[in-house]
Amino acid sequence: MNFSAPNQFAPDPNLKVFLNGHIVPLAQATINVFDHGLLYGDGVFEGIRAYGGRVFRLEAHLQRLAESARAIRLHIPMTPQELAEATLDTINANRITDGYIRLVVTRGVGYLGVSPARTGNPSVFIIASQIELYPRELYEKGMAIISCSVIRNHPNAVSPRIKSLNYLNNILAKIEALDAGVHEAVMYNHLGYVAECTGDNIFVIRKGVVMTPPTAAGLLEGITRDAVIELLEKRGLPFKEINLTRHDLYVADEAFLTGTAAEVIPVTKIDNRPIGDGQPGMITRQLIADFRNLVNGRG
Ligand code: PXG
Repeated sequence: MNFSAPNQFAPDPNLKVFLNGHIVPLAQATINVFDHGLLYGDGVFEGIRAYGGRVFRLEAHLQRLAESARAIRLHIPMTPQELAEATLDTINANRITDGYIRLVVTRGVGYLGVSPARTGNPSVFIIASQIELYPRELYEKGMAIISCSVIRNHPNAVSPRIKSLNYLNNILAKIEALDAGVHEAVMYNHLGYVAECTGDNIFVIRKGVVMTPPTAAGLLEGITRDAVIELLEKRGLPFKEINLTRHDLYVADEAFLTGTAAEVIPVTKIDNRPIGDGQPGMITRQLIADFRNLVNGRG
């Protein structure tokens, strides 16, 4: 596959973007080539959804953004309240009721050298658009994934709990998935335990117990993951945060992924082996319905 094929997904030129305090047309929403977000992936971001005109769990996203920024010693030049208002202003400027919001904070313009001490003001921009990560029919049929050879970043290198602009770890894993003809890959950690997928958290179900790796396994604490755990608790379904091995994936009765873009999606095959009977499981389908109700404000 040629990963540099012409871009068929050109952004809508009428898009309005929030950039450093102003909402501007896309063509004017430009970033300086000396910005360390671009030169070094030095920055943090959030991917957020709006459903029916309401932003899903905005506070939790802003909290995670603040923690990511704190972890990399990046000062965000706006308060959470101002970020929330800017997010709403950006979706309103684009008349979006159901869509996807990308909120990014970069280290800002600096010199050609990694030192963040030689950068100016951090940049904040917000894009409000659409996202469809996986084909619709996979939500009915289930998706196939693979185990990949690229391990997740060691938590003491760049913690996977930081949603940073440096996604190369995940991109290398994603390339492996695409080469294998699937959309996602399970990444294991340095100890061989399951961490997460390239842009989604993973859950498995065996003998009625829903399991997902603990954050100490080195994974992003997904907002969708948290929402699904709350739904499990509401239903009184047995749930454990526990280290999982590849074996646990192979013997699971059901599996699913969670993410802001993916929502809740069934996994029915891993490494070419069917999970359970190869069909989306009962509990997974129930959770998909519960999640739908939750985001639509019926939860
Ligand atoms: N792990 C990783 C590595 C992620 O990037 C999740 C888990 C799920 O977290 P949330 O909070 O979204 O439930 C993510 C989020 C994209 C895209 O452009 C990726 C994510 C979210 C939105 C868009 O591929 N990943």
